[in-house]
Amino acid sequence: MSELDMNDLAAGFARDGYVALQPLFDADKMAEINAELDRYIADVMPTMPVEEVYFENRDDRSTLKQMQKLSVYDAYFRELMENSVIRDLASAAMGEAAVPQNLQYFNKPAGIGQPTPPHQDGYYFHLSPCKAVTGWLALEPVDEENGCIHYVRGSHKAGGFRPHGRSNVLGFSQGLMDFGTEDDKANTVAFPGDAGTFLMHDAHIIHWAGPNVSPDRSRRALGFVYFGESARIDEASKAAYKARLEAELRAEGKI
Ligand SMILES: O=C(O)CCC(=O)C(=O)O
Repeated sequence: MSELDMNDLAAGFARDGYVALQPLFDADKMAEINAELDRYIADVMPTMPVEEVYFENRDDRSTLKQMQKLSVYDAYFRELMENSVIRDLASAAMGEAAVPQNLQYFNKPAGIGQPTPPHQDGYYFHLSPCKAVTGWLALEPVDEENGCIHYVRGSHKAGGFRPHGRSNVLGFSQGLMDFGTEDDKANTVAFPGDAGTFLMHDAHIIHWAGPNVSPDRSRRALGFVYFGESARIDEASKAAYKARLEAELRAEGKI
C-alpha cells in the first residue's frame, strides 16, 4: 500500500473508528492461510494450554470456538502477526509503532456459534493511554446468517468505556450493559464479505456479531491485537477489574 493510501486509511480510521479492506488478501493467500490453520489445529492446538482453547461443547472437538496466542506457538502465524502488511496497517491506523500482543482464532460453528456481545476491546486491555487496535480477517464468506461483525460507527469518539457486565459468553466475558440506544442503532454498520475481508478497529469502538444460525456454514476468522508503543498497562485498573470479577463470581458461588 502506498504512503498516500496509508494516509487515507488513517483518516478514515480516525473518523469512523474502523477501516474495511475488501479484500486485503487474494484467494491464493487465503488458501495458504486456511491450509496453515488446518495444520495448526491438527498439530499445534492439542499441545496448547487448555485455558487458551475454547469449545462450544467441551466433549465435541468439532465445536472449536476460540484459540489465543497463535503467534506464540507457531512460526507461520508469528510471521503473519509480526512481519506482514497487517502490522503496517496497525501502525498507520494508530500513528505510532504497533506492538504485537495476541493473535486469536474466532470461530462460530454452524448452528451453535454464540453471539459476540457488544463490547469495547479496551475495556479488557487496561491501558493508559488506551492506544490499541484489533485487526479481523475473514477466513471464509461472512454475512448476517453466520455472524458477521457490526460496528457502531464513530462510537470511539465518546472516549472512555461504557458500563460492561458479565455476558455469560465464553471468550467474551464482558458485554455492554446499556447497548441499544437510538444512537447505537442509527450508527450500526454490518460487514458481510468474502474470505480475505479485513477489518481493523480502535479499542474504543463498540462492536458485536450475531450467532451463527446457518445449518451448515462455520464462521472462521483471525483477530490481531496490537498495542501502540506509547500504551502502558494500568496495573491499578487491572487489579480493580480482577477483584470486581472475583467478587461477582464469589457472590454467585462459582469460586
Ligand atoms: O469474531 C468475533 O465475533 C468477535 C471479534 C472481536 O470482538 C474482536 O476481534 O475484537
